[in-house]
Amino acid sequence: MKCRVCREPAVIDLRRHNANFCIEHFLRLCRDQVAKAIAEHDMFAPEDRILIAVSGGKDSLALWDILLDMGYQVDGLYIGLGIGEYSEQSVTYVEKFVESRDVNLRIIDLPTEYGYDIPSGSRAAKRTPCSACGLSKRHLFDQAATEGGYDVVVTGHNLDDEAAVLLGNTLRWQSDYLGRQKPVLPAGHGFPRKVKPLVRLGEREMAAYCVLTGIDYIVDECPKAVGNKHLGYKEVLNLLEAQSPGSKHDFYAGFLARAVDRFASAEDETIDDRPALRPCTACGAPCSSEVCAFCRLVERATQDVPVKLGPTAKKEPTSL
Ligand code: Q46
Ligand code: ZN
Ligand code: ZN
Repeated sequence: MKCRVCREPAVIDLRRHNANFCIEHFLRLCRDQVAKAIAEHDMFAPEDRILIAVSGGKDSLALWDILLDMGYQVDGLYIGLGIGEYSEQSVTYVEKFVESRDVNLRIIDLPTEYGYDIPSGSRAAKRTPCSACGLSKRHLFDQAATEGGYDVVVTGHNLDDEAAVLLGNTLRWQSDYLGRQKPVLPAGHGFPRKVKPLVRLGEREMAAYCVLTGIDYIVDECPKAVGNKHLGYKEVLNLLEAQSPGSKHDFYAGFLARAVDRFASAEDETIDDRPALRPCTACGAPCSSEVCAFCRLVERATQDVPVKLGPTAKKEPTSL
């Protein structure tokens, strides 16, 4: 197996590119793909201040590394979700990366700063863990970017993530979501710009990038993700990809090239019907009601969960 570029021994085969690469040319390919995504979608400029949302996983740490190598000014933001051992471990990988690169990191810890964690807070607020988590993260990313004067928020969503979301949205023809599924969400109405520079690279490439550059990351998935639809869509797409390499890329890139604007323009026509945004009376974030969804979540998540008593209460089976 030889590198397509230099003919030296290769370390990875990329079936989508129908080619093998040595370490040097594989790492160069990853940087080139990120550079291409940034340029193609006009994501940010060299002088922009960037805030990257990091989880301790391979994608966000690899992306942070790539952007730093490319000379961008990138600070990190980690949100402690209070998801037991997963959160305890994931923060250590982020801190290790930060020490090795001498970069700035802000940590927001939900349990200590807001009084709830995702498992118990989502139960109290009667939301699924991922819904409470997604809402919390979106709000805190926006707030941190605005307060810190950043030009753009960057996330590590990769091609596998975006293709899986696209499959889910297409299966239900969720035209509003489809209209917004671009790798750049422009700034506006008090929200910062959000971009996804990894949309041209898949999970396998990002794992390989970390291994080859010595970046340690949390390998375990969040326990709350187990069995969710998103992982199911990824499995389906992996089956298609195994039979027909390049399917994920063609599905997502074809959508961006030929379909997303049609959904986006249909969305634009409904904009006038939406309620105007005004500052949340509790935190000042832009929202369509008096109090924003995050502040309502915090209020409910910090209430005690009522315990059922009496004859209807079921006893938990004793575990061995
Ligand atoms: S962290 Fe949060 Fe994910 Fe865990 S609770 Fe769900 S949304 S699965 S990216
Ligand atoms: Zn090579
Ligand atoms: Zn609020």
